[in-house]
Amino acid sequence: DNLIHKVLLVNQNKEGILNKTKISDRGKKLRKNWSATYVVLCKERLEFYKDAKELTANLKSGTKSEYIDLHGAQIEWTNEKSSRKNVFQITTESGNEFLLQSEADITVQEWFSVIRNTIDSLGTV
Ligand code: I3P
Repeated sequence: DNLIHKVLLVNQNKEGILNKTKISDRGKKLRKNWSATYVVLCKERLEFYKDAKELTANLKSGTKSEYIDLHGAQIEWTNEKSSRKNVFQITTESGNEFLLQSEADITVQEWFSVIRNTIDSLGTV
C-alpha cells in the first residue's frame, strides 16, 4: 500500500503558488527576498515561474525556466530560518538553499510529501 502510494505521488506533476526565497547560493548566504512563485514539479525538477501565464508563454516560446534539480537534494521542515509558519527548506546537491512556504497548512504538507517522495525515488535510481 505504502509503495503504491509512493509511486502515485512520484508520478504526479504538481503545480501551484508557494512563497519562495533563496537563502544560499552554493554555500554563500543571500539576503532573503520572499516572493509568490508559481511552482511546478515536473519529473526530477522543481520549476519556478512568476505565474501560470509565464509557464504557458515559456512552453510556447521554448524559453528555459528557472529550476532546481532534485537529484541529491535534501528537504526538511524548519522553524528557525523564518518567522513564518509552514516553512520547509530544500538544499540542492550544489549547495543552494531555498525556503518554501504557504499559509495553507494542507498545501504545504502536500508539497513537502510529493517533493520528498520524488527526492527519495531519485536517490534509489
Ligand atoms: C527581512 C524580511 C524577511 C524576514 C527577514 C528580514 O528584512 O523582513 O521577510 O524573513 O528575517 O531580515 P528585509 O526586508 O529588511 O530584508 P521572514 O519573513 O522569513 O521572517 P530574518 O533576518 O530573520 O531572516
